[in-house]
Amino acid sequence: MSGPTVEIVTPAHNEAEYLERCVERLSELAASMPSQVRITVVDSGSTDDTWQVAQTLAERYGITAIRVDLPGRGRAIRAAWSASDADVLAYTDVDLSGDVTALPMMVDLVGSGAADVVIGSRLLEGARVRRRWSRSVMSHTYSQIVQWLAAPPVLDLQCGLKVIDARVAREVLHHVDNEDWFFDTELLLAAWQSGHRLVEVPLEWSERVRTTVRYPSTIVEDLSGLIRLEVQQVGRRLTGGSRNLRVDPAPLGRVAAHEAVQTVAVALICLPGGVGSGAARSGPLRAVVGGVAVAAALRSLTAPGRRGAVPLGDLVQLLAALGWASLVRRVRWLPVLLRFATGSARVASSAVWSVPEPTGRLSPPHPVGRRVSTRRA
Ligand SMILES: Nc1nc2c(ncn2[C@@H]2O[C@H](COP(=O)(O)OP(=O)(O)O)[C@@H](O)[C@H]2O)c(=O)[nH]1
Ligand SMILES: [Mg+2]
Repeated sequence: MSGPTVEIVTPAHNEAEYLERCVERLSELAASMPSQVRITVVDSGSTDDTWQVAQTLAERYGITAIRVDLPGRGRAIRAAWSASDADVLAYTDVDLSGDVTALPMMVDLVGSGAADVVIGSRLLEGARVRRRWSRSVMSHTYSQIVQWLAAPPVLDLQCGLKVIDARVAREVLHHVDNEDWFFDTELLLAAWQSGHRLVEVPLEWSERVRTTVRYPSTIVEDLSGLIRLEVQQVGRRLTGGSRNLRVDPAPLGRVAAHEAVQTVAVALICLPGGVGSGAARSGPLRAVVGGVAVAAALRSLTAPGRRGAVPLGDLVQLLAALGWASLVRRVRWLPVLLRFATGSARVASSAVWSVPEPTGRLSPPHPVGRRVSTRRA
């Protein structure tokens, strides 16, 4: 055996029907790889026979089966990765919608040092995708929103096939709060903001009709997760950063169109004398849009890399924000302005916050239930 040791994790929730096919396929793949490869199934929240099947498969195929008491796909992946001592960590969905023949190449990219995280993609040119149109629309829309907000160098943050350098996982998992579907997005953004290299590779993707995703709650979870990260990002910029994540500027070109639309909308709605300013009922709307404008202006103006070359749009947004502050009578605009000015000065004096060194193995953050392990030698 040569090369890094690899751990392929597959989270399983009510997957009794599909699990054996998955483990069989992954075992074949593992046998064809030059590295020592372990396979781990993590069951949680299942109400069918998934755990019994996982235990049987652990005996038959020499894999590891873990049961986590609380549900959540992210929690399951976190538990298995945290307990692993492999050099390279991966995960795949049980249904193997993503073509796992790409895994050896993805592992090589990490093993050779060419990438810290490799992301299978359904949205990159070259991907061959069979999916319901509704899921495709949701994926593209989500990807676009993340691009607007953070502009990471990755389009498909939610794909169920990823590989990561174990040292990077240990460092970055500390920064990931979500335990379910938003876990992937948070992991990738944290890895990127900590200065690690993300490489996206096009995949062949054939979607299983059955899904464990509950759309309304997952959409709410994803959007509220993005808002939480945005608020944290602004907070880090204004206070000097509490989580040691580097704050990267969004590339100007990629957000230009978004900013143009946002600026015009804000100027039309918020500036004194703008749309609806004479109407008695427009106050709440103007206040909400103005609040968003304050956040956007602060975020934009305090971004490292923007200082000294502040685009016109940002200045208009700030003017709009001040106009909003003067509209909402009880809010004085002076404290807002002062906070912004002191925050900017602090950010200016420390453009990039330090990135911590990996601190060794993580202990599992959540209780891991029974563990059946007959590991492949
Ligand atoms: N352990 C665990 N796995 C989960 C949970 N929810 C979803 N999964 C797994 O996450 C993977 C992706 O789910 P899937 O239904 O295929 O999502 P889709 O491909 O986006 O429709 C599958 O392997 C599921 O079994 C959970 O609460 N716990
Ligand atoms: Mg699936």
